[in-house]
Amino acid sequence: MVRLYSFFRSSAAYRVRIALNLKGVAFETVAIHLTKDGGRQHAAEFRAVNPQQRVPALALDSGEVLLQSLAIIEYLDEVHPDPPLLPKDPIERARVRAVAQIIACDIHPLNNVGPLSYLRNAVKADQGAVQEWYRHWITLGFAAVEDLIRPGPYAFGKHVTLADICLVPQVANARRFKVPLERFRNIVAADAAATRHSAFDAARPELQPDAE
Ligand SMILES: N[C@@H](CCC(=O)N[C@@H](CS)C(=O)NCC(=O)O)C(=O)O
Repeated sequence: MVRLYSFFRSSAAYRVRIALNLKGVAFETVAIHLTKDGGRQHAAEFRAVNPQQRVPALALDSGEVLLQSLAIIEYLDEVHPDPPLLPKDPIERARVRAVAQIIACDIHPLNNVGPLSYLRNAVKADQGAVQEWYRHWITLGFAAVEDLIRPGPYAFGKHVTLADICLVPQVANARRFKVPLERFRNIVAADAAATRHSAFDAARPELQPDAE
């Protein structure tokens, strides 16, 4: 069985949990708490797994360890092609990847544990300012995603894609930080459809073995 180094609230790990469930790949969770003891991702034991000191990491039966959620998900899609997570048409594939990357590369890194701690500790921003920062980058990114997706019912039609896998965890973060979502009708609709899917449901943070 593969081992997923994960933290229940990590949206990058959440993406991989969804993909594993969609592919029917059973996995064991190795919980890495991102804040206890100064962040257990920095412990030597985990640094040996992932020198970048972040989750997720996926340890395969062969002993190989894969890093970076999008790389892990594309690996899973290549090794377990059914159901496909990208459309066949190259233009559609590029569109799906664009939405996934807006979320994973442009929104998420700005709201990660590291930048938020830096804002608090080095910049001395108060909690209100940190929350405002968090909401700002989600709102800006979602404004683009809203115009790019076409729920029917999933972000790009009747099949779940990589775009939904990235969108659902980001919407969960947005809700946790009380980002107003009323103006993002496409996003809310695509999220509602995906969260009804059993693979997405089982990946929810609150259902994970390390949930608090
Ligand atoms: N681009 C990476 C992001 C991984 C990442 O930043 N994970 C966060 C949790 S969502 C983390 O481990 N943060 C720990 C830290 O910043 O110290 C991916 O998609 O896997």
